[in-house]
Amino acid sequence: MALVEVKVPDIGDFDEVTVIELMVKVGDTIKAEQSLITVESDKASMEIPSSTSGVVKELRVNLGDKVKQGSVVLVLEAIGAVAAAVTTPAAVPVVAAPIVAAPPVAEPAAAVPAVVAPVVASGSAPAPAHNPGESTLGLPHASPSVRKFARELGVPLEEVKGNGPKGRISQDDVQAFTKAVMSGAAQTKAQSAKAPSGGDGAALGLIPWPKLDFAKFGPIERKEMGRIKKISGANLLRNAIMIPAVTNHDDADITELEAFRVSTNKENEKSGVKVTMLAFLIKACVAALKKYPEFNSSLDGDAIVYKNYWHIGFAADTPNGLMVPVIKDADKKGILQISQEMGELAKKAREGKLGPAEMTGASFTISSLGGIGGKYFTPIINAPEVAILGVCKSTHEPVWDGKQFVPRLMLPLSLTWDHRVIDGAAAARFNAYLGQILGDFRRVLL
Ligand code: CAO
Repeated sequence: MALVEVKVPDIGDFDEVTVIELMVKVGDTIKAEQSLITVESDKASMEIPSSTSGVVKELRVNLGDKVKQGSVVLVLEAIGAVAAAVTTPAAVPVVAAPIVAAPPVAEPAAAVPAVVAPVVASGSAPAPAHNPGESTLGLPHASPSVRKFARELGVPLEEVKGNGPKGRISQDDVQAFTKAVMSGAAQTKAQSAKAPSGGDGAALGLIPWPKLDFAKFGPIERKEMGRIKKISGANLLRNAIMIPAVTNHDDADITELEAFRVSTNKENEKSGVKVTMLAFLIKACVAALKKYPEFNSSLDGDAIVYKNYWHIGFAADTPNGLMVPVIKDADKKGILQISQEMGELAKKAREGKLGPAEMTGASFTISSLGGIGGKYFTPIINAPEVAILGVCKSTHEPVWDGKQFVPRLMLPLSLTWDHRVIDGAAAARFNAYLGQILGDFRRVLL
């Protein structure tokens, strides 16, 4: 096999140009005419194509190198017959005179995902490579192959942040942008224009968010929000704004249930599985959801989609923010299994190890602050679900039994529901039924 040196061809008026992009690497099989590197002068950038097909054996240039006509770009092991004198095709101009220093690129604005709920894939996400708010004057700085690639994917190149020299956009930048949009971590300008998700309220016709220099009033420390907080915040904002939500508060008498839970845990001490109140709540909610199916539904345009599965999400407080793991098919599982799964999922959530499948598909969510405290609160619905149950700390309270006040362990329940799907009477019935089950679990069998 012949080894061929591919050289920089006649590059016109330029004496020396800088290598700003390497488009191939050692081991790549390339075709004749395929672009190998991009070079740039102070007036234009151009791609240097290959003179022949072959396998790259050696790269002779690095990013930032100065090259001129005749400089060897790389050595190829030629495939097929190679003419003794190889003619290098002319360089392909990219953009005439685009070379202005790129504006400093700000950190991406808090991305507003199009995905549902605080459902956050674990692991590190691609760095959002774009900032929809940033305007780029003139043509984006990218090679023809990158432009073609972006065109094929329908990516608005002017919104992609270039990470190359002087803000040049590479294929990797386009891919990172696409991944960020697909994962919901970023939005295109077109998407932002459609959704009333702007953090400043402008899309809703509201007055601007107050901007204050807090340092004027005392010492401050500024910390960027983590990815999970950004994603869940955007979802919560959308859900709070778009759902006509109402919250009903009620109390359930869990005196006997708590006594049963405590005794069960004593009996099962050696099993390593601790039965939690939340596991009973999940089971009780499944029974209530079966009796009142509209609480286990979603809105789809003018239709209501009733789900014949009962996957229950539960809010977990983690060092990175709120996460919602899901107990799948809670109707088919016993209290012990639910308790065990919940423990494992909550641990994974805190360690940031939950997979996307473990955080999706919930048909109803419970948010329990019972281990912490409080009386009632108004949880925000985890769209596209239509209801969420908030639970606070149970306390002993005097309850009138018809003859006298007796101390009973009362559990505060707060049910938030979507008034487009559910009526107030149904919500009151749901809470009352839930309270009855928690008061006497035998009712589940009726
Ligand atoms: N009333 C009184 N005590 C309760 C209770 C309740 N409703 N719920 C739990 N407790 C008790 C438990 O019995 C436990 O006590 P012991 O250690 O003595 O047995 C203690 O509180 C701690 O419970 P826990 O919170 O660790 O366990 P859990 O099963 O109740 O909850 C989980 C698990 C993952 C839901 C919880 O750890 C958590 O993250 N809660 C926060 C959820 C949240 O942030 N919601 C808000 C969302 S909106 O921002």
